[in-house]
Amino acid sequence: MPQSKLPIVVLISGSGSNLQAIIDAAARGDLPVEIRAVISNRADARGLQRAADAGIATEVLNHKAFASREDYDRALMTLIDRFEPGLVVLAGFMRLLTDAFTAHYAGRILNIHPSLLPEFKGLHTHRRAIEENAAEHGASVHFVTAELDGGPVILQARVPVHPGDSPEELATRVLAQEHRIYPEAIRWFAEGRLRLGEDGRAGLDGKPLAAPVSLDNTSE
Ligand code: NHR
Ligand code: GAR
Repeated sequence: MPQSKLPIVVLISGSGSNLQAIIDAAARGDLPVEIRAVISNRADARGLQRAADAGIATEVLNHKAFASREDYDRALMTLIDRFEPGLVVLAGFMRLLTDAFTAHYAGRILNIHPSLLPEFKGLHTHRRAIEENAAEHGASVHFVTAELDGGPVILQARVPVHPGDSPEELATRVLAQEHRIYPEAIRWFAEGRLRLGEDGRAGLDGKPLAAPVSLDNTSE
């Protein structure tokens, strides 16, 4: 019996390599989602071409055309809701979202952040990890809440920080892991296994997650 697919909308600002990982997993039949649209705040985002190449609708909503964050987020919500997604996926989307936005999509919006949350919230995570001599770094998938990078963490992957790493080298190592863990977390949500509980905790298979899942541990 064909599985019903979860409609999703993906928000990007740049290269869209995480978007590509989602497109590829869905095309392989590994991820039961239908990407209804890809929306970027920047017209020059390379991810828009990736979407177009895959036959996915694209939209640009330039934040500079709006007087306030509130106005921008209202327009963004209206645009997203036209596609009636069951899940909104932030994939390198670089704009802070207002409380009204995160409340509107509560429990149905995910983000991937390039650090082992709660470490290194915010921007420039790779540079900061190197500056602080972190031995390990990585990426985290979390539910988005009003608190920036503060929503419950679902899934993480760790990478070593090597002596002499540049932020770019470290970013490349982390990105490879992002491409593994983001489709996996989205699959759990699409299969109805993952939810944000009323207590604000993430639940997997009916049980609250006491700690983030580490993908490396699940495969061993
Ligand atoms: N919004 C809320 N409310 N909660 C989260 O957890 C969010 C969010 C919006 C975006 C992604 C994010 C990340 O993973 C994200 C999570 C942008 C900034 C930022 O400071 C910070 C974090 C994230 C995305 N953006 C600047 C701004 O003024 C612009 C920076 C730029 O354009 O380069 O919006 O880290
Ligand atoms: C990824 O590393 C993602 O985790 C990060 O931006 C990159 C986007 O790459 N996100 C943030 O920093 C959010 N503030 P991509 O466009 O190739 O997917």
